[in-house]
Amino acid sequence: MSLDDQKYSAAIPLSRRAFVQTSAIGGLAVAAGGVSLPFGTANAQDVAVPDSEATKTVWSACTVNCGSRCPLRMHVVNGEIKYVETDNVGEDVYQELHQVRACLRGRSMRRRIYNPDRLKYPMKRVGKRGEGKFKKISWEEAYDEIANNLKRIIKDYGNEAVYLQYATGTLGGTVTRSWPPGNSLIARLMNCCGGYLNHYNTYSTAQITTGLSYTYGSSAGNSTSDIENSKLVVMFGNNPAETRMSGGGITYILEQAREISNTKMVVIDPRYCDTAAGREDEWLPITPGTDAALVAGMAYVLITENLVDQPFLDKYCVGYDEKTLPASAPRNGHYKAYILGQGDDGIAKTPEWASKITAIPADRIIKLAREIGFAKPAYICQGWGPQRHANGEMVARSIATLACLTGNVGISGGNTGAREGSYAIPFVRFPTLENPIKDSISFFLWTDAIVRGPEMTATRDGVRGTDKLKQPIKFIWNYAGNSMVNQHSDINSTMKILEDDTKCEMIVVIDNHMTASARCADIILPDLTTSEQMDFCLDASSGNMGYVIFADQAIKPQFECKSIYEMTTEIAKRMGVEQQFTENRTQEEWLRHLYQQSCENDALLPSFEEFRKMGIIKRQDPAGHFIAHKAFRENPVANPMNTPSGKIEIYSERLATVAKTWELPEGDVISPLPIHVSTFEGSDDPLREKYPLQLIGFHYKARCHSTYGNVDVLKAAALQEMWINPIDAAERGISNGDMIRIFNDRGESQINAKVTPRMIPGVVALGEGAWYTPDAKGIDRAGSINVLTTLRPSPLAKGNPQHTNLVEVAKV
Ligand SMILES: Nc1nc2c(c(=O)[nH]1)N[C@H]1C(S)=C(S)[C@@H](COP(=O)(O)OP(=O)(O)OC[C@H]3O[C@@H](n4cnc5c(=O)[nH]c(N)nc54)[C@H](O)[C@@H]3O)O[C@H]1N2
Ligand SMILES: Nc1nc2c(c(=O)[nH]1)N[C@H]1C(S)=C(S)[C@@H](COP(=O)(O)OP(=O)(O)OC[C@H]3O[C@@H](n4cnc5c(=O)[nH]c(N)nc54)[C@H](O)[C@@H]3O)O[C@H]1N2
Ligand code: SF4
Ligand SMILES: [Mo]
Repeated sequence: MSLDDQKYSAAIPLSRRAFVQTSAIGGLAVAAGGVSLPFGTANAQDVAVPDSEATKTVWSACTVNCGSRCPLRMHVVNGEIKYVETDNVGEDVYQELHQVRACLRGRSMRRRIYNPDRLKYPMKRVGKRGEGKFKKISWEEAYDEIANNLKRIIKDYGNEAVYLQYATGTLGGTVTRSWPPGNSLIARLMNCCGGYLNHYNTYSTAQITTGLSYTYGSSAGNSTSDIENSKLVVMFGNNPAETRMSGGGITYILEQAREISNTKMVVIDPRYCDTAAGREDEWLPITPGTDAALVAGMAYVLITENLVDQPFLDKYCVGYDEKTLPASAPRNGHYKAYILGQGDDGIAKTPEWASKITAIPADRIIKLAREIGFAKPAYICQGWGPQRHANGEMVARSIATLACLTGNVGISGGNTGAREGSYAIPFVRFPTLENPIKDSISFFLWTDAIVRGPEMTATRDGVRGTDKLKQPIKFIWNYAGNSMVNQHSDINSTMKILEDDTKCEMIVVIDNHMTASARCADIILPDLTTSEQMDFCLDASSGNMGYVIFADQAIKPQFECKSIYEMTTEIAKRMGVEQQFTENRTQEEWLRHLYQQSCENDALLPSFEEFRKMGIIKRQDPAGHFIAHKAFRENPVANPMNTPSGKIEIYSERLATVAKTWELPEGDVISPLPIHVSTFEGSDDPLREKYPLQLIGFHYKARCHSTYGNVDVLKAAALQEMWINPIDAAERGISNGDMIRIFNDRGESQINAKVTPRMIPGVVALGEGAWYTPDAKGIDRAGSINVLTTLRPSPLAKGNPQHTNLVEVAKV
């Protein structure tokens, strides 16, 4: 098949493509003794020096979980990566196949590969668990130890006692894919051996996924590129300039699309985030955890000023008013009654009411409501910050309800109130076989499952697939994750649970670096990085442009590190399932096999060898902009929503049942309507007398979670600091740059203060993911937020309320 007639070939003219593929500018640089020659210049690809034995340029990728995926062109000299460049194919023309340029993190990849923290050989714990004392062992010994313990634990406790930890370190990979763990090679191995305890939901999206599954039956949103057709953009807690950073991210699309439609953008966030930062037309600082109150206040304006889309609500929705309220609901149980003060609480959700809760002036709430009501269509979206709260399910559903009140669902230029959608080129994934075990816990309750597994039930702990867990967790596989310590909540309590090796008896960590989680392992296996093996980097998307990357092997495996495929194959051999596991293929044979299958489904794909040379394949969404629930809007009878009524459920009968039947701790609320509720450690918790500041986290440009957190140049470029408003700082005698203590009953962290009006008063913020660094007294010295977060889950999703915390701050 000729490349020219394919859409992706627009990525670069054919005459130049061959040129790019063979260029070896890396060689030039090193020949000059490390002095950089014309690398970054626009015409770098035109320096036509052929690769030689000693120097070559290899396409690789950054496969971490930042929401983007980026190609990296590794300049290799004598077996060492000397320089990292990124995508150089495609034109920077909007709505063409634009370049996918890596961010500051990906470009520092060689500092992660050659990092002093790099794990070099297999190790076995010698001290107490968590103490971080290990001895070097052979691969044979490591495999035997793991297989013997796995067999023993399966025999004594059953496969339900084996858990695959949430882990996203290399989720962009195909062979190396770590997330969802159920689609990793570890899952394939365990499925050959009788299965494992599943988990559902994620640290990323537990509350929104669960919440919107009741409203829409999905969390789909319109593609950002569809903003071209919008009259207004309203972002609730969404910060793509930091969370979707690369050229494949959506900031570029957002800006270009807004230019076409000349759209106003309103950003609602307690922080003046990087996405606002001069690009927004209006920033509404909001008290964390109160977006549902803001929506209710705006709903009051929309209803009383006749700005709701009544025909849309009548035809497509359940429970907006008495007309569509299910018979099982109380007569005043509809949303309109709740807003107008005719519901059970008798409170009208006026803008003044909302203002007291949100700290947004009533006149600005009225103004925004009118703007949204008149803007046809409006792109209303939320990031995942608003939902990573103790009342996050309600918040997510409330923002979605705003999109319904204004009839913006299923149309071009509108949105569902969910996060943006995007297009990805479909590829065949590594088959991981079926888990015979259906028992499943929330991803967040694994610490509970270690301590009190068999007490955990469906109606109290959200256990699925069974009424009650059979066994506590006894064996943990932790492949490419740091959520065992650094990224989970309440590190001090978590460490106590992990330290007791009579509870969870075996922990295997497979990583590249000596992380906080690795320090809690019984056996550590040193993995290859993406640069040391061949893989495909998939599920990459940029608005309505999808792309896939050929991540080739750039350098030989470092030290004694081995690939995840080799490790799992060796363990499969010892478990007696090698043939079933490998199907007699090597890693490269698997990739060729999967690619062959992908080609059978997709005639536009080039040959394996061509793909390898091209490095990246890009394609525009053949359907244009993605519009969520378009078919439903066009014909709701033929294309019903994935809800029991087939409609959008503003009132959910299923949730009414859950609210009646589940056992909830005091203060937790589940409601059939998307209402504003107070929560533990929220803005109105009496605990504020002791801990007066709300602490939120955010996803920071210095790292992807904890990954890249040990790269010196990144640490220097984007400092770890705690954001605090000048008013709160002055009350505490804190000046910009001062070393401060941040503390509550769960722990303490110390870091420098960033005193800034970019933070709403009463709230402080820490970028999540800093490497937990306890001193002799157990005080974290790195600004690692999870020494301050709670293990108490959100009510419905049983998710991580990691942005809901109360703390006090003082100068050290
Ligand atoms: N307080 C607070 N906590 C949070 C969040 C928050 O907002 N606030 N966010 C949560 C969210 S949304 C998420 S997704 C989780 C993320 O939590 P994790 O999925 O645990 O993400 P990372 O911390 O990046 O850990 C990834 C690990 O994989 C390793 N790794 C990277 N590449 C490879 C590889 O090729 N092979 C192997 N074997 N290992 C590799 C890295 O060294 C790192 O140790 O954190 C959650 N934790
Ligand atoms: N650079 C970088 N990019 C990343 C990641 C990373 O670690 N680093 N992680 C990736 C992953 S796995 C995920 S899940 C996503 C996370 O993406 P998000 O969850 O969207 O990111 P956050 O920074 O947690 O939250 C987004 C914004 O919400 C704000 N916010 C917090 N609480 C509230 C609230 O109550 N109301 C409102 N309106 N706003 C609030 C925060 O200040 C922040 O600016 O990012 C991905 N991208
Ligand atoms: S961290 Fe994300 S945006 Fe940065 S290079 Fe890696 S994949 Fe791209
Ligand atoms: Mo995430």
